[in-house]
Amino acid sequence: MTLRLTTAGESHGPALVAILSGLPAGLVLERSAIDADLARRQQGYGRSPRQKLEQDVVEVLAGLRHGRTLGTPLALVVRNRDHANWEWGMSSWPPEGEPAGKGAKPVTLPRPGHADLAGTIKYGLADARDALERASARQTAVSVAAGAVAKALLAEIAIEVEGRVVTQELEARIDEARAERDTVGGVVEIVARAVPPGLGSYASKEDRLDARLAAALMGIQAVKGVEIGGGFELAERRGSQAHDEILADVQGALYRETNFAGGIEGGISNGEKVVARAAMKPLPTLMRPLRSVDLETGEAGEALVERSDVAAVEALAVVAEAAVAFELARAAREKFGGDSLADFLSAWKAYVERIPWRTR
Ligand code: EPS
Repeated sequence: MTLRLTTAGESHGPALVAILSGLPAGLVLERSAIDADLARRQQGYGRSPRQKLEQDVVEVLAGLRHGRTLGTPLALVVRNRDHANWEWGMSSWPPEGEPAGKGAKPVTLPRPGHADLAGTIKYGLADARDALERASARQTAVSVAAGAVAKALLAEIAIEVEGRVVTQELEARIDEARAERDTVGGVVEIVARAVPPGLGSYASKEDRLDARLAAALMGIQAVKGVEIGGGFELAERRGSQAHDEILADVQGALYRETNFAGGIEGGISNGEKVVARAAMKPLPTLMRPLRSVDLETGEAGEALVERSDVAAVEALAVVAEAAVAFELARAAREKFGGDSLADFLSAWKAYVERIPWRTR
């Protein structure tokens, strides 16, 4: 039993959709909890005026009845309100004889750092909009909805996941960058509490929890670096200063005084808090554009300028939280199984009662 997530949708298309399969039957989903995460993702200093247009809410089209999962694929939809302004530019079949709408003009000056150039070459496209629309971080809205569902499952087994920005003086950096028509990135940290030992496996590299978290975080738009626990800093330390000594309390429960491992040893959760960090590059749409080449004419020019965010680091904290929650929920489904929530919970309870673990 595992969780699977498939998403589809373009930034200015009609909607973003997700299909989440592998949930147990009987999990209560609160629409308000999912919408609250969607709203958190839209907040944050430095976002584009687009966020004033969108007020993301989730619709569930399948897999839920009377607020409880059916154990069947859950189909989620987040509509793009901005689509109304782009309809003719984004429609699958342009209306015959109608004047072209917003977005219809081909994008031929790729932005350094965006998917424009590589996507255009890879897919043999004449219009970089055919690449950038899907590559856009707008897609993260529906991933956050799926992450909120994962968090509801994790809450049943007492696991909490929280993301936050760790970048210093973010607002001041954003103000400065905005004034100079530039962009900034930053670093976020995700902490998961009460993760029992035993999620993930060293059996294969793709089963390792740290490998999965790294792939999930690196899979988020604009992420260029990922660390687990002490991460890169561990390379500078001696072994005696880099590992977490194993201690037992009077009841025999095991614990550590440090957490350099970020809660994962051998690709398996070890009972400590799971800690991951992701570094986001500055966003590539610059109001003072970088040099580029017109793919149609071959002439030197300046990259595409269009409405965008100055920074989306606070949004990344929410998106990364969702990604980590999804991976932990997936690993928990693999460990505890069960077609119903009751079966899943009884397997979890029997397991955690017999292991020498102090909840962190
Ligand atoms: C994005 C560009 C901007 C962002 C968008 C991601 O969109 P627009 O060009 O329509 O203003 O606002 O993010 C979202 C819409 C969102 O909801 O996060 C990009 O190019 O990646």
